[in-house]
Amino acid sequence: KGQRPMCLWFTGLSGAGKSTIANRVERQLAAQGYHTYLLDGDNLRHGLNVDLGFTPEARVENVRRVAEVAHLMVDAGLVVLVCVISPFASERDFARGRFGEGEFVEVFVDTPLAECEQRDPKGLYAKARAGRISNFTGIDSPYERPVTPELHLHGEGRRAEQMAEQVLAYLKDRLA
Ligand code: GGZ
Repeated sequence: KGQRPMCLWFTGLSGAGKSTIANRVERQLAAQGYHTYLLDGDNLRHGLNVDLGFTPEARVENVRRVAEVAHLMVDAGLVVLVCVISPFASERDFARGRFGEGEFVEVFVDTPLAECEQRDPKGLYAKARAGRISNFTGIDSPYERPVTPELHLHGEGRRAEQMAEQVLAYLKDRLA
């Protein structure tokens, strides 16, 4: 199947729903015959980025590596879905700059901190509040909100399926 390789870059807080949405989008695309790959920050931190923590410097390097790997995969012809908090606008811009026009789709999964904290699927927010994890995004480490993402998903009170549909609708005419 002729497909337009591209990078879908999901950014947002921990617990915002990035991975859940991206997984659903990937499953749908794969079912339609697209060749896809999902790069998840949390998983990459067990391998490629095992040497990196969560200081601002480590995040810059983390996001740089993920952007470079995504770029290689797009070069190989894949539709790549990336899920990393990527809290700094400058690193998201760096990632964007590795790709050609229309090849990079920034998807802002905009779920308010209060809701992420209430979901707290891994208990990390509780640990951060208790001071057992430092440099936690949204608590004692910043998240710079995207200003002009290609897609702005409002996560408050919305289901992942619905937001995945929004992404697929956006891609419909762009993926050939
Ligand atoms: C943020 C942290 C932290 C700190 C561990 N701050 O929701 P998760 O658990 O599964 O995904 C988060 C993941 C964030 O890694 P990224 O590579 O996406 O971050 S960044 O783009 O900022 O480099 C979270 C877990 O790691 N986690 N400690 N202090 N998230």
